[in-house]
Amino acid sequence: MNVYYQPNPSEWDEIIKRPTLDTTALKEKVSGVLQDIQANGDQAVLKYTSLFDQVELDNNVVTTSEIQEAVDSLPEELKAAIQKAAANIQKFHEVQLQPIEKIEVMPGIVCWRKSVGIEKVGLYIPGGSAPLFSTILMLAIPAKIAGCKEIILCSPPNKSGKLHPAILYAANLVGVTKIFKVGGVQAIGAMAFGTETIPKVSKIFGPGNQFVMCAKQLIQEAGVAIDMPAGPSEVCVLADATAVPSFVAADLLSQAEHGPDSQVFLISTDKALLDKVQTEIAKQLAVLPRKDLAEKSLNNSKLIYVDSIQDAIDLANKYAPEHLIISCENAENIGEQIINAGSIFLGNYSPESVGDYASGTNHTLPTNGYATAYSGVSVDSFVKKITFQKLETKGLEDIASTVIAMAEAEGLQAHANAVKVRIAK
Ligand code: HSO
Ligand code: ZN
Repeated sequence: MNVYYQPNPSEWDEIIKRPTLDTTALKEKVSGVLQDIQANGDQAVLKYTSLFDQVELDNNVVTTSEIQEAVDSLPEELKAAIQKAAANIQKFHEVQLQPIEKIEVMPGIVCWRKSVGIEKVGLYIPGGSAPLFSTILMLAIPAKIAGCKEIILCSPPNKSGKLHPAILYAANLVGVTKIFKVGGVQAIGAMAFGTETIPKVSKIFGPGNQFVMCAKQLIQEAGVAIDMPAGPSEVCVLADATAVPSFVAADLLSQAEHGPDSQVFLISTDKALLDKVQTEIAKQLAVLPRKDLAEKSLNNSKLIYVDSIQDAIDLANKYAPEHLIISCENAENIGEQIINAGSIFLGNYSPESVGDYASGTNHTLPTNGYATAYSGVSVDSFVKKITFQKLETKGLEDIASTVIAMAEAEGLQAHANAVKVRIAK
């Protein structure tokens, strides 16, 4: 762990730097696979499934009997937990759909905006060492609320050609339309271009490794939208002397266990806390099943002491973390001063894990400093907003001179004429 005591603000930029990758070779590889998928559809998808996932499949479709098998095999306790989380996520997200408000901007000119669900969306759910079935709830529930008609899900099969039963259970519970056993770049390509069996979608959501991320970046050139640019997951804890070292350590480790490139930050106004947290981390890390992964990510972690809460707030805002846990006396007041963060957790009893799974907020959030300009996934991410306007004659008459003056000044006579011909009648 890298420890900094009262660094000069001129060093902050260096401290908050995220690791960058040279993606030139990666892009070349990924775009080769994408082109193959576009040209050869299912045949190419199955070829890459065999190559990368080491399993031979006749097709990638998940059948209803496979879903039933998963539903039957999943422990009741886990089913209940998934249902509880789903209910909270539903509650938090369903109020995000606002009723249409018609605005009479001038007499005879009424404008409004209507949200329309994106017809077909694709969700990518990584498999591998941690099958993130919680992400299905975070994506499919807002997609349903938004009114998306088709929700396609792709996730990589294991070596026996199966998906984790919790993935199938969660997908079935929240109404995913079709599930496919496809992972990696081939999944992103299949959903972007469509194959004989996998439908083409308009927007692709979900996390993934650097190959998946790169594929998501590239398919945008084919006119497919993505949820947001992404990098490794990250947490920043902003703490003062009221923070509990064992809680802080547990929060940092919960993020570190995601993967070797996860980002873990502690900004503290209490000098002694840095040592106490390090001791706790060592203790808790020793017994973690994903110790090796967490250890690697901790190597890049930063523990920073600053002597004023204002500096702590300024540094957190500069870092723009995906998750910010505020373990301070006036957590709520400090939270109000945060302008760059994906999601904020207030006080000693609001661990990030609860937001990751079950409180109801979305866990698909901007990483890599994108919290300066992006929001996390919400119902909005699954809709387009279409504007409408209806003018009465009186409205058009009253606004005619405004439009004509502006159109003529821009040298666009035909624009002015579209108003003039109507006024003349
Ligand atoms: N912290 C992750 C979300 C997640 N955690 C899923 C557990 N499962 C990205 O924000
Ligand atoms: Zn997490």
